[in-house]
Amino acid sequence: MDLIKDGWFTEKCALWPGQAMSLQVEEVLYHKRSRFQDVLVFRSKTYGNVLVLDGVIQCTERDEFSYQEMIANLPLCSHPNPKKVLIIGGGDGGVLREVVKHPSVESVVQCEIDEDVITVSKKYLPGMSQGYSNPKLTLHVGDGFEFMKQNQDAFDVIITDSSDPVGPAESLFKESYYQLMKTALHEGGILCCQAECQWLHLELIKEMKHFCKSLFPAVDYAYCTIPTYPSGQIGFLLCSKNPNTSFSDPVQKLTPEKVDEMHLKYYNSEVHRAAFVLPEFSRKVLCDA
Ligand code: SPD
Repeated sequence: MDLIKDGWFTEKCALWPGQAMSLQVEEVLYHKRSRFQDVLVFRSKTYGNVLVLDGVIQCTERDEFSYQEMIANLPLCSHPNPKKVLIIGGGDGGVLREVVKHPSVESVVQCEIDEDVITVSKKYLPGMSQGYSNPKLTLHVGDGFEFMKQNQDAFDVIITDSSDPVGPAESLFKESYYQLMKTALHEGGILCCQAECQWLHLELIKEMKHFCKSLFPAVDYAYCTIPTYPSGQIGFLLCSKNPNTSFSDPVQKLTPEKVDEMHLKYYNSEVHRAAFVLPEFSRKVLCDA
């Protein structure tokens, strides 16, 4: 297994050349090739169990909550009354766990292409996959593109929790995918997609924000910190069909009591607002996109 050497897993990828993240491995729990990708789960020394797809860290038990809470709550708290939610990808179940906490959400469809990711997450990532037993869920194992072609004008919120734009997820970073999500959203609907890191992929984010602005009247980029993603950050692209949506000022503000009740560890309404404030190098590029 060449991803692991001398007891350390190292994440190298052409998308972040010249840098790598390493985690010390205690035990390999699962390693097989699925129909779509290489699937590895190991128990790390200090980050709990770790899911790796095609050599890239998808989540660790220690820090997953920042990404999962943000990709779920940024769009849900920006929508006045989200009832029907679609999650594309997100096979570990962490985004689903967050989405079902919202009382207004009546139904969630999750469309994940790789059944093996769901199976290993149920076994090795129980804190994330707990949402799979929620009665609001309809699980669809299949291709997100095909699913949305057959389900138009159907959702209030669509969340795309994808891996990076190489391999199975490459098409999820293209304009045609955003066009399809637009048709799958209800009037006033909102989408939120994994949109990479401003330290590494500013030109990609700029290009995506640019085509999103030709499709949606309200578009913005936010980010969160997370130690085990490349450069310690990851971002989100948010688009709304409602021109009055102001993403940086959430329509649903969570009281501290509600934050506790929802067991949130990263997201609160202040963090929501702050997530849209970009450092100058990034603001300059993205404000013109
Ligand atoms: N560079 C890794 C990006 C992974 C984003 N998706 C993670 C899935 C967690 N639910």
